[in-house]
Amino acid sequence: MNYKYNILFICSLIISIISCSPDDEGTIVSAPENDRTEQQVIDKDSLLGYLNSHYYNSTEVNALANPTIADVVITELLEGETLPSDATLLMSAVETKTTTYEDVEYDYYILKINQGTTTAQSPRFCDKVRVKYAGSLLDGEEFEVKSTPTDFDLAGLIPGWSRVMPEFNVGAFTSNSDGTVSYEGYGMGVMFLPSGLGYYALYQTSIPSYSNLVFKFELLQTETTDHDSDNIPTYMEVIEADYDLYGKDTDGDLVVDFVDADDDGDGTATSDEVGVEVYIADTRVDLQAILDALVLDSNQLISPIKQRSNRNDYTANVVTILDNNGNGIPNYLDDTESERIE
Ligand SMILES: [Ca+2]
Ligand SMILES: [Ca+2]
Ligand SMILES: [Ca+2]
Ligand SMILES: [Ca+2]
Repeated sequence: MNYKYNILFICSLIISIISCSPDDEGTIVSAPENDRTEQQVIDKDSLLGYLNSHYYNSTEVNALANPTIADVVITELLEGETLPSDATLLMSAVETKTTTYEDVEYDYYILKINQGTTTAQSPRFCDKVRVKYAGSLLDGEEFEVKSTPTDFDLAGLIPGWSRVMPEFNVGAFTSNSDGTVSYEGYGMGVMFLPSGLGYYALYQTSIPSYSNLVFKFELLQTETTDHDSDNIPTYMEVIEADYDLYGKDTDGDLVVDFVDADDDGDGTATSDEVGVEVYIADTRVDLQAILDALVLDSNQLISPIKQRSNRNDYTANVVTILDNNGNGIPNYLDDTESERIE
């Protein structure tokens, strides 16, 4: 049983093909679906009650350069108790965010402890992340802790994660000679999610249906995804502003663009309708240096670096988005004859 799929993943139709292992079957059951608008009101009330009655060890945490998930301690403020002077009430510390999911407006809350120092590197909602995290229910019961770096595809996670992770940046990392990696300056925080941005009606071992969720996390690394390996990154094949993976189906064949190898349905694979220059180097660092030195045109992008398992070296593509007939629609989305190379 792979926990990372079991606990964090919600499998929708397309994602289940990509990222869910078959042994998930039978481990997740669903309660009858409550009305989302009504459940949202109940969840918001519980979350606000929680944030107004719990505090964290702010003085201690703020003194740390690289606070970890274990350093942040959330404690209930009991009736009649005074807030300790070295603590901050969660409600005074969190940012309130609003999003629409399944046509319902949800509030969720983020305690930003560290923004993350590498400002140019923030995951998009459909990217991969490497994180450490601890998940718990509002009663403090911890249902999952990952204190070693764990990889996830945000496209397959509960909606709360794909909204919160882009709010943070990664930091810097150093590969040590013993094979370990050190991280510093990473994004670090706690998210407080209504059940509607969590598992909602699903029931799992230790997570009852309609549970509001608290996740502490460290955002260590991120990587751009290309789910259908067509050289167009997933973020360009979805509606990013709406967190909508399924909003683009250029050729209307019911296979959405990010998993469609021929986006415009003209019989030529998308990967053959863009320019591709392959770069290879022995190490990731060497390849990154080569890529960093390139001067790209506005219609060019670099695909994520991949390790070639059969050769033990590293590769990345420089992808050029072509528009042969100059009509403003790139070849891979243009099914007219005139875009073809003569
Ligand atoms: Ca793609
Ligand atoms: Ca399609
Ligand atoms: Ca595609
Ligand atoms: Ca095509």
